[in-house]
Amino acid sequence: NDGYKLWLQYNYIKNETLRNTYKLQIKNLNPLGDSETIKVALNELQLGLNGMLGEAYATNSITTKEYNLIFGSKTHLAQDISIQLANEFNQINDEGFIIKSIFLKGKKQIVITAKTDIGVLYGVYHFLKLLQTNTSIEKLTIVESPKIKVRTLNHWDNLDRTVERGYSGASIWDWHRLPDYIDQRYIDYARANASIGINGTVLNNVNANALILTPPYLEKVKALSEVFRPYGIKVYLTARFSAPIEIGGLKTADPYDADVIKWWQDKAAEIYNLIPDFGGLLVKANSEGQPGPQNYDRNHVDGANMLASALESFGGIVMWRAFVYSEHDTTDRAKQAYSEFVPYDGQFKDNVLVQVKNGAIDFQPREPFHPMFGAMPKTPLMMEFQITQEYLGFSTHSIFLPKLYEETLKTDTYRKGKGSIVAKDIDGSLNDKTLTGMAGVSNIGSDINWTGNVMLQANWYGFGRLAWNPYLSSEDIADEWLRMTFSNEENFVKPIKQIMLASREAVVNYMTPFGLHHIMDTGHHYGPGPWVSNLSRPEWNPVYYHKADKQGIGFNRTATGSHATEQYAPEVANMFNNIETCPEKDLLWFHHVPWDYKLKDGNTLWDGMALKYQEGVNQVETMVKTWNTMKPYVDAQRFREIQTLLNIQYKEATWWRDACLLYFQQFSEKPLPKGVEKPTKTLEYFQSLKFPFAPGN
Ligand code: BDP
Repeated sequence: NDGYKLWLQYNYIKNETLRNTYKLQIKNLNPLGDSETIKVALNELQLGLNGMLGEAYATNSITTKEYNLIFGSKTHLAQDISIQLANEFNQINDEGFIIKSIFLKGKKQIVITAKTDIGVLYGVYHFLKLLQTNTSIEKLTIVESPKIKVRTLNHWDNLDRTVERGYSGASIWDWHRLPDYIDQRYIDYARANASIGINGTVLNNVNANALILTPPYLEKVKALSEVFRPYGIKVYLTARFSAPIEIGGLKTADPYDADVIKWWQDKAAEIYNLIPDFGGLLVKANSEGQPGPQNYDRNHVDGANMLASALESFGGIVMWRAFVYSEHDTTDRAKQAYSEFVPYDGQFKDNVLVQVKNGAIDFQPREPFHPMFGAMPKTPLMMEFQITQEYLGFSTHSIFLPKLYEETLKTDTYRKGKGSIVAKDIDGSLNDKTLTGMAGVSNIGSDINWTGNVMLQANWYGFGRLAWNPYLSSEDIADEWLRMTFSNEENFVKPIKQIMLASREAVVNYMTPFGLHHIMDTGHHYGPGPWVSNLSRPEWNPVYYHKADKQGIGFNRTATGSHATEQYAPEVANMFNNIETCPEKDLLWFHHVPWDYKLKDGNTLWDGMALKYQEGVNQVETMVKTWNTMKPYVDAQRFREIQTLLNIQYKEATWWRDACLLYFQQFSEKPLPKGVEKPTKTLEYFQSLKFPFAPGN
């Protein structure tokens, strides 16, 4: 098993009693309607049931027999069925679904239905999941709707097929062979995404190349959109703000210039002529050298609204990123997005989503939630999580990210009193926002197992599940993913779930405990580099973030420091400002703390830090040991690959521990406490390491 099939393994159910029960309960497939989407749903059911039950299912019109599996949208339902589902239909939205056991003329049947065919397809995947996770289908009443409207993957894929921050091979988009050659991967990609409710994909990098908007590329994009359409997946592209100059022959890209406005309007018309359901544009502007409205003394609203106007009449949206920071602001990078965006609350057009990273710096192993969440009641904010592990060890480290996503989503912003959690801003319920979204920076590449490490398929999966429902628990996500991907054996699921759930805290411990951040090595961000101080912009250097000196360590963002805490609601600001109430997990994010500061457990900060680094290493050791006992439950290939990767992770966790402790020890001038292993190499050795082969150089 090479892992290509992801969580759609559809393994034969070995438990005979269970298998036979399912066979009794599913006798015949009754598709209603003949759209492409219904055909896809039927294919998937046949594939899944055939695999799991060893039965080739035929289709039939509804017979007088029991246990038909009837699936189709509301308009195709016979009246004696739809009447029984009236209540459920009132509860779902256009992408929601109903799965219900009903009686029809005294015979028991299962119905999967929805207001749209896409809803039906989501229901079919959910139904298959019930079998994959060995759940009873005896008495079903399942009513589900996605809580978030725009659920996208962001591919940071370049047109030359390199992937920015990609650690699993090349881009899966084969621009050379498109539009005529449709790789099977595109179809399997669509299946996987539809199975978890992802309904959009941004095909190219936010550091955009304007060529994607030229006719030859748009033909290729159209071909992909046709593959994805039956699966409910819209394509989106990134827009380079200077495209009117680069490919349009104009002299300016000023959003107030009449020719520029017209150029974008014509471009939108051209795109929609090819792709009538094109999703819209994602824009990184005035950030890290990308052009934007500020080049013309305009602001983010000017830029976003100009594009939004061009897309509006076609139903398209603009996702305007809030990941901005400039070299001119020297106080605190963490404050810049809030300062640049919050004053414009309420000024963006209705079809603009402002896309905000989960934290104010950049996808660190742990960050406090971004202060923009909750702070723009009149502007829809779209969550941006990173699925690829730029700052979390790349694809060799098995980190279960839904734990991180969940932490952010469940954090209380207090913006409308207690209980104003981030998830409520994202799903719109906090301020009655109608346009809502969540984006995940993809970890997908051309590797046979898609993500470079089978364990990281769980992060793609988990992102999709949380975009569907941001209130899900990461534990439930891990549970279902393990059962679908590997096995339902409790002796496997229980221990592996435990190590998955612990893995996020482990990486925080062995990389950046107590709120440390951005101490990865230069450029590529591979491995520790807390000593790096020679990059041209101060805020690119790790020393800018940890500020270690003889007195202590940490970034003072309180009222005596950068004042970043003031960007939070008073309750939250007060909590962070006071070193006593600041959660220890965020301590060094907000405070510069003396080395002998007493932590809650009685240890000094230095001892506590050293012990955390050691704990991280110990946690990975437990992961390795636990996995090593799983051979009976996992096929040879996946067992060996994951084992090898965990061994690498262990080696790198010790590297992180040793390098960071030796470096910080120069400032603390204190010995390592009992229980912390002695470093195997010198600081000079760690500092001399170079990685010309690290992706992202
Ligand atoms: C940073 C990455 C950079 C991205 C940037 C972004 O290092 O490659 O282009 O984020 O999100 O984390 O735009």
